[in-house]
Amino acid sequence: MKALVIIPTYNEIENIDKMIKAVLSQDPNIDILIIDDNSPDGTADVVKTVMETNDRVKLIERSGKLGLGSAYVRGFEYALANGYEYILEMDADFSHNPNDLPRLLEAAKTNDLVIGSRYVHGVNIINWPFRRLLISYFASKYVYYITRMPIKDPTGGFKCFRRKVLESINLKEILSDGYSFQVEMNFRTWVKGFRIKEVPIVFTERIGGVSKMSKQIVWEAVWMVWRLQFMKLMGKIR
Ligand SMILES: Nc1nc2c(ncn2[C@@H]2O[C@H](COP(=O)(O)OP(=O)(O)O)[C@@H](O)[C@H]2O)c(=O)[nH]1
Ligand SMILES: [Mg+2]
Repeated sequence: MKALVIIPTYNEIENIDKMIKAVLSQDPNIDILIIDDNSPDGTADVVKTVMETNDRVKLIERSGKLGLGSAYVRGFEYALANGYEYILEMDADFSHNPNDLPRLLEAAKTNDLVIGSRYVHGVNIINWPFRRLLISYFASKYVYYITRMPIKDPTGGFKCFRRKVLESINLKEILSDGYSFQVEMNFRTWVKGFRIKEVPIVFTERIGGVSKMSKQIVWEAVWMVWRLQFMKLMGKIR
């Protein structure tokens, strides 16, 4: 059945060509959709060149850096409109290993949301500064203590949704844009009672290009967890 790997990009010219090829080689049923926010380095031009000889590659260009959350929402809408059954999220920078895609897809046959998880057994992250590792690890604990959502890696961005999950969530209501986008999607999926499975992955810090993570994105997540939990208690998320 048809699968779409959605990859948001902002200045990923060092990675994007290799990434597209690595993803497509995993499985003939996989298509790839790049959501590029008018990267100044010309990432979209590289994608267009690949598209000339490969119709499994799709591109949506947005006018400027509008954030990860709205990029994924745009990609989800595209996936639903075009009949995809398995809808995957992935970064462009090889932090998520394309060789893990078949395992995610396999698990998604019997689950509604599959999360590639860094924290199934201990911590599986390579080359992150200790500070960043601590923030991420304790963020996952923090999410659990506030929401009691049984997910070990709630902020991870390597995952696979079944179509019915995205159909049941009102994508226009999504509040978050940064890391909390991942938490919010998991939370809304979990509250609806869908089957969620974590499969272990190893996350490797990027070699090419630079991270776009910012303090603002971290703070958004800190507050958003409370907001989501409060909305659930008020019956606004159900
Ligand atoms: N379209 C789009 N992509 C983004 C934006 N911010 C980050 N990305 C992409 O999202 C993925 C993860 O971002 P990254 O900077 O690696 O974050 P980190 O892994 O948390 O350090 C990469 O593929 C980025 O190019 C954005 O505002 N718009
Ligand atoms: Mg990254």
